Amino acid sequence: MSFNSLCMNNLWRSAIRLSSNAAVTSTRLVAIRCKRFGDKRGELCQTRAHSNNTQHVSRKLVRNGKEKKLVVFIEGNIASGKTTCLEYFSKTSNIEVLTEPVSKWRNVRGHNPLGLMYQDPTRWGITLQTYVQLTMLDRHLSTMSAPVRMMERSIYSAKYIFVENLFRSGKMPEVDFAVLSEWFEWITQNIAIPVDLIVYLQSSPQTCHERLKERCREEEKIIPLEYLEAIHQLYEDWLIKKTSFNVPAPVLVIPADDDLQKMLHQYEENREKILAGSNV
Ligand code: TTP
Ligand code: MG
Repeated sequence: MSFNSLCMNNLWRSAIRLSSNAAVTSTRLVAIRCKRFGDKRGELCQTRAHSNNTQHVSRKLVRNGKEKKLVVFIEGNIASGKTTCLEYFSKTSNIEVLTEPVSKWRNVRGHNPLGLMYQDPTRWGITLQTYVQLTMLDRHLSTMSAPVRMMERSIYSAKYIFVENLFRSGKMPEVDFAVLSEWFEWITQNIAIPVDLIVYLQSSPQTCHERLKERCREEEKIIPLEYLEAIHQLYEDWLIKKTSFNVPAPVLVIPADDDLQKMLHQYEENREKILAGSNV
């Protein structure tokens, strides 16, 4: 079999598994990389795939061309203010904001995997995290409708922070962790997940705990301070010390312990950097 047909075969198999919707499949198809053949050959595959459906423009091809788009992840502990930050920037034209699909995690066909996970993490951790991974991937691959996309969290933090925490704290069985890790590795090795900048809202676990109590999300009432401390430590190791996992983009740190007014001021002060995709 020639290289091109082998490559196209692999692309189609992957794409068909990802989506049963024909139009969406075409769009996503072009975002899938043939990593095993190296970048140059991957580009060739994408160009071929793209020519099958010209009304859809590949993110990767757009990113390489004149209309380069910018993708920013907003990261931080639970209740660090990610949604507030996104809502602030959503008022700017030319920025598209994707908040986290928490409502889906609280209601999938009448079930609440988020609530179940907090009640019994050992039993339901894998259920929630599998669904989080799917919904995050769906967000990453959705077609961009503005030159700048700001997105709450990412498939990376779901794995590097939450799955890792469940496993390290002994609440996720080794086999569940292994299966989730296999899925995660397959996804990140075979699918291009665009990101240009990570904004890390760096807050103390104590501040997050106070905010959690104030907002009173039913499922989160049982979250102890120690849980937020563990999440904080994993974030610090990943994005500040850079000692745990791959960091897929430069990191811009914004201190996030202040009250709302001061935080809005901080966001404004960092606007230019964020829109330039720069951490300096
Ligand atoms: P967060 O992603 O922290 O969202 P938030 O809206 O609470 O944060 P902010 O106030 O900064 O906007 O988490 C939402 C809930 O989902 C929270 O209870 C933690 C949980 N969660 C997991 O259990 N596993 C995951 O992989 C992720 C991403 C979240
Ligand atoms: Mg939020």
